[in-house]
Amino acid sequence: MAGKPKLHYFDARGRMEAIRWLLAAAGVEFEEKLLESSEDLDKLRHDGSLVFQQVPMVEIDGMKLVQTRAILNYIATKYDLYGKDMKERALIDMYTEGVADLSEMILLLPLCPPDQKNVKLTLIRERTTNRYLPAFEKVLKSHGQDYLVGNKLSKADIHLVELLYYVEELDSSLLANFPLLKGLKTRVSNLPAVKKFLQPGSQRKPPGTEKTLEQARRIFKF
Ligand SMILES: N[C@@H](CCC(=O)N[C@@H](CS)C(=O)NCC(=O)O)C(=O)O
Repeated sequence: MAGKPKLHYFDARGRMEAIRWLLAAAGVEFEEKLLESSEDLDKLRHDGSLVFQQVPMVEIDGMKLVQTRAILNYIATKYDLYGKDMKERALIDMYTEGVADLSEMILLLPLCPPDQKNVKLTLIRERTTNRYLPAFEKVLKSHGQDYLVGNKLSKADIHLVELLYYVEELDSSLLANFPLLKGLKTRVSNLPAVKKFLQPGSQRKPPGTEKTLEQARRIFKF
Protein backbone atom coordinates (compact mmCIF):
# COMPACT_ATOMS: atom_id res chain seq x y z
CA MET A 1 0.00 0.00 0.00
CA ALA A 2 1.30 3.47 -0.87
CA GLY A 3 2.45 5.54 2.12
CA LYS A 4 1.05 8.90 3.07
CA PRO A 5 1.80 11.84 0.77
CA LYS A 6 4.72 13.86 2.12
CA LEU A 7 4.50 17.64 1.82
CA HIS A 8 7.67 19.73 1.61
CA TYR A 9 7.22 23.39 2.46
CA PHE A 10 7.79 25.67 5.43
CA ASP A 11 5.57 26.12 8.44
CA ALA A 12 3.09 28.50 6.84
CA ARG A 13 0.06 28.60 4.58
CA GLY A 14 1.69 30.05 1.47
CA ARG A 15 1.24 28.04 -1.69
CA MET A 16 0.95 24.74 0.20
CA GLU A 17 -2.22 25.50 2.12
CA ALA A 18 -4.60 24.76 -0.76
CA ILE A 19 -2.91 21.34 -1.06
CA ARG A 20 -3.37 20.71 2.67
CA TRP A 21 -7.05 21.68 2.36
CA LEU A 22 -7.64 19.46 -0.67
CA LEU A 23 -6.00 16.40 0.86
CA ALA A 24 -7.82 16.95 4.13
CA ALA A 25 -11.18 17.37 2.37
CA ALA A 26 -10.51 14.14 0.44
CA GLY A 27 -9.93 12.44 3.80
CA VAL A 28 -6.27 11.72 3.00
CA GLU A 29 -3.74 11.69 5.83
CA PHE A 30 -0.44 13.37 4.99
CA GLU A 31 2.98 14.01 6.50
CA GLU A 32 4.85 17.26 6.43
CA LYS A 33 8.58 17.85 6.17
CA LEU A 34 8.94 21.46 7.19
CA LEU A 35 11.83 23.49 5.80
CA GLU A 36 13.52 25.50 8.54
CA SER A 37 16.42 27.08 6.72
CA SER A 38 17.75 27.91 3.27
CA GLU A 39 20.08 24.93 3.72
CA ASP A 40 17.06 22.63 3.96
CA LEU A 41 15.80 24.05 0.66
CA ASP A 42 19.25 23.75 -0.94
CA LYS A 43 19.42 20.13 0.13
CA LEU A 44 16.23 19.36 -1.81
CA ARG A 45 17.55 21.32 -4.77
CA HIS A 46 20.89 19.51 -4.76
CA ASP A 47 19.41 16.04 -4.52
CA GLY A 48 17.35 16.75 -7.64
CA SER A 49 13.97 16.70 -5.89
CA LEU A 50 12.76 20.06 -7.22
CA VAL A 51 12.26 20.24 -10.98
CA PHE A 52 12.22 24.06 -10.96
CA GLN A 53 14.19 24.51 -7.71
CA GLN A 54 11.00 25.57 -5.95
CA VAL A 55 8.53 24.27 -3.41
CA PRO A 56 5.72 23.27 -2.79
CA MET A 57 6.83 19.72 -3.50
CA VAL A 58 4.72 16.68 -2.71
CA GLU A 59 5.92 13.10 -2.67
CA ILE A 60 2.96 11.03 -3.77
CA ASP A 61 2.57 7.66 -5.50
CA GLY A 62 6.30 7.40 -6.20
CA MET A 63 6.52 10.89 -7.74
CA LYS A 64 8.03 14.12 -6.52
CA LEU A 65 5.52 16.63 -7.85
CA VAL A 66 6.06 20.38 -7.97
CA GLN A 67 3.93 23.24 -9.33
CA THR A 68 0.96 23.86 -7.07
CA ARG A 69 -1.72 23.54 -9.75
CA ALA A 70 -0.29 20.28 -11.08
CA ILE A 71 -0.28 18.87 -7.56
CA LEU A 72 -3.85 20.00 -6.92
CA ASN A 73 -5.05 18.57 -10.22
CA TYR A 74 -3.44 15.20 -9.52
CA ILE A 75 -5.03 14.98 -6.08
CA ALA A 76 -8.41 16.12 -7.41
CA THR A 77 -8.31 13.52 -10.20
CA LYS A 78 -7.23 10.76 -7.85
CA TYR A 79 -9.96 11.48 -5.30
CA ASP A 80 -12.76 12.20 -7.77
CA LEU A 81 -13.00 15.91 -7.07
CA TYR A 82 -12.57 16.98 -10.69
CA GLY A 83 -15.96 16.54 -12.38
CA LYS A 84 -17.37 13.73 -14.50
CA ASP A 85 -16.48 14.97 -17.99
CA MET A 86 -14.55 17.58 -19.99
CA LYS A 87 -17.20 20.25 -19.62
CA GLU A 88 -17.45 19.92 -15.87
CA ARG A 89 -13.69 19.95 -15.67
CA ALA A 90 -13.54 23.15 -17.74
CA LEU A 91 -15.97 24.83 -15.35
CA ILE A 92 -14.04 23.56 -12.33
CA ASP A 93 -10.81 24.95 -13.85
CA MET A 94 -12.49 28.27 -14.61
CA TYR A 95 -13.81 28.70 -11.06
CA THR A 96 -10.52 27.49 -9.59
CA GLU A 97 -8.60 30.14 -11.55
CA GLY A 98 -10.99 32.84 -10.31
CA VAL A 99 -10.39 31.69 -6.75
CA ALA A 100 -6.63 31.62 -7.42
CA ASP A 101 -6.61 35.21 -8.70
CA LEU A 102 -8.15 36.60 -5.52
CA SER A 103 -6.23 34.18 -3.26
CA GLU A 104 -2.95 35.34 -4.83
CA MET A 105 -3.79 38.97 -4.01
CA ILE A 106 -4.43 38.00 -0.38
CA LEU A 107 -1.37 35.72 -0.22
CA LEU A 108 0.95 38.46 -1.46
CA LEU A 109 -0.49 41.20 0.78
CA PRO A 110 2.10 40.69 3.57
CA LEU A 111 4.89 41.25 1.01
CA CYS A 112 3.50 44.65 0.09
CA PRO A 113 5.59 47.66 1.23
CA PRO A 114 3.91 49.27 4.28
CA ASP A 115 3.15 52.53 2.46
CA GLN A 116 1.20 50.62 -0.25
CA LYS A 117 -0.66 48.27 2.04
CA ASN A 118 -3.83 50.31 2.42
CA VAL A 119 -4.20 50.79 -1.31
CA LYS A 120 -3.77 47.03 -1.85
CA LEU A 121 -6.25 46.23 0.89
CA THR A 122 -8.82 48.58 -0.62
CA LEU A 123 -8.34 46.90 -3.98
CA ILE A 124 -8.78 43.45 -2.42
CA ARG A 125 -12.01 44.53 -0.71
CA GLU A 126 -13.30 46.06 -3.94
CA ARG A 127 -12.49 42.98 -6.04
CA THR A 128 -13.93 40.67 -3.39
CA THR A 129 -17.29 42.42 -3.13
CA ASN A 130 -17.70 43.63 -6.70
CA ARG A 131 -16.08 40.95 -8.80
CA TYR A 132 -15.33 37.56 -7.27
CA LEU A 133 -17.99 36.89 -4.63
CA PRO A 134 -20.86 38.15 -6.85
CA ALA A 135 -19.64 35.86 -9.63
CA PHE A 136 -19.66 32.77 -7.40
CA GLU A 137 -22.97 33.73 -5.78
CA LYS A 138 -24.45 34.02 -9.27
CA VAL A 139 -23.22 30.55 -10.24
CA LEU A 140 -24.90 28.98 -7.20
CA LYS A 141 -28.08 30.98 -7.80
CA SER A 142 -28.21 30.04 -11.49
CA HIS A 143 -28.60 26.31 -10.84
CA GLY A 144 -29.84 26.25 -7.26
CA GLN A 145 -27.61 23.28 -6.42
CA ASP A 146 -25.49 22.61 -3.35
CA TYR A 147 -22.12 22.74 -5.12
CA LEU A 148 -20.60 24.83 -7.91
CA VAL A 149 -20.40 22.12 -10.58
CA GLY A 150 -22.47 19.00 -11.30
CA ASN A 151 -24.32 19.05 -7.96
CA LYS A 152 -21.31 17.32 -6.43
CA LEU A 153 -18.35 18.42 -4.30
CA SER A 154 -15.31 19.31 -6.42
CA LYS A 155 -11.94 20.95 -5.92
CA ALA A 156 -13.56 24.26 -6.94
CA ASP A 157 -15.82 24.20 -3.86
CA ILE A 158 -12.94 23.34 -1.57
CA HIS A 159 -10.70 26.10 -2.95
CA LEU A 160 -13.57 28.58 -2.76
CA VAL A 161 -14.42 27.74 0.84
CA GLU A 162 -10.75 28.04 1.82
CA LEU A 163 -10.79 31.49 0.21
CA LEU A 164 -13.99 32.44 2.06
CA TYR A 165 -12.21 31.74 5.36
CA TYR A 166 -9.41 34.14 4.34
CA VAL A 167 -11.90 36.80 3.24
CA GLU A 168 -13.64 36.44 6.58
CA GLU A 169 -10.32 36.86 8.40
CA LEU A 170 -9.75 40.11 6.50
CA ASP A 171 -13.22 41.44 7.22
CA SER A 172 -16.21 39.26 8.05
CA SER A 173 -18.63 41.91 6.77
CA LEU A 174 -17.42 41.19 3.22
CA LEU A 175 -19.51 38.00 3.19
CA ALA A 176 -22.66 39.71 4.44
CA ASN A 177 -24.43 40.04 1.10
CA PHE A 178 -23.70 36.56 -0.18
CA PRO A 179 -26.14 34.14 1.47
CA LEU A 180 -25.51 31.28 -0.97
CA LEU A 181 -21.76 31.49 -0.43
CA LYS A 182 -22.29 31.47 3.32
CA GLY A 183 -24.44 28.37 2.82
CA LEU A 184 -21.71 26.69 0.77
CA LYS A 185 -19.15 27.53 3.44
CA THR A 186 -21.31 25.96 6.14
CA ARG A 187 -22.10 22.90 4.01
CA VAL A 188 -18.46 22.18 3.11
CA SER A 189 -17.27 22.98 6.64
CA ASN A 190 -19.67 20.38 7.99
CA LEU A 191 -18.36 17.56 5.82
CA PRO A 192 -16.73 15.22 8.38
CA ALA A 193 -13.23 15.37 6.83
CA VAL A 194 -13.31 19.16 6.55
CA LYS A 195 -14.79 19.52 10.02
CA LYS A 196 -11.84 17.58 11.38
CA PHE A 197 -9.38 19.80 9.49
CA LEU A 198 -11.06 22.90 10.93
CA GLN A 199 -10.56 21.69 14.50
CA PRO A 200 -7.70 23.16 16.54
CA GLY A 201 -4.59 20.98 16.42
CA SER A 202 -5.07 19.90 12.79
CA GLN A 203 -2.46 20.46 10.06
CA ARG A 204 -4.25 23.64 8.95
CA LYS A 205 -1.92 26.62 9.30
CA PRO A 206 -2.83 29.80 11.18
CA PRO A 207 -2.63 33.28 9.61
CA GLY A 208 0.91 34.44 8.97
CA THR A 209 2.75 36.74 11.38
CA GLU A 210 5.85 38.91 11.14
CA LYS A 211 7.79 35.83 12.23
CA THR A 212 6.39 33.81 9.32
CA LEU A 213 7.49 36.52 6.92
CA GLU A 214 10.98 36.64 8.43
CA GLN A 215 11.25 32.87 8.12
CA ALA A 216 10.13 33.01 4.48
CA ARG A 217 12.75 35.67 3.76
CA ARG A 218 15.41 33.53 5.41
CA ILE A 219 14.51 30.32 3.58
CA PHE A 220 13.79 31.76 0.13
CA LYS A 221 16.33 34.60 0.35
CA PHE A 222 14.26 37.53 -0.87
N1 LIG B 1 4.56 28.27 -9.96
C1 LIG B 1 5.08 27.70 -8.75
C2 LIG B 1 5.70 28.80 -7.91
C3 LIG B 1 6.40 28.23 -6.71
C4 LIG B 1 7.11 29.28 -5.88
O1 LIG B 1 7.17 30.47 -6.23
N2 LIG B 1 7.68 28.81 -4.76
C5 LIG B 1 8.45 29.66 -3.88
C6 LIG B 1 8.01 29.44 -2.44
S1 LIG B 1 6.32 29.83 -2.21
C7 LIG B 1 9.90 29.24 -3.99
O2 LIG B 1 10.22 28.07 -3.93
N3 LIG B 1 10.79 30.22 -4.14
C8 LIG B 1 12.19 30.01 -4.29
C9 LIG B 1 12.65 30.25 -5.69
O3 LIG B 1 11.85 30.61 -6.57
O4 LIG B 1 13.84 30.07 -5.92
C10 LIG B 1 3.97 26.98 -7.99
O5 LIG B 1 2.81 27.37 -8.12
O6 LIG B 1 4.25 26.01 -7.29
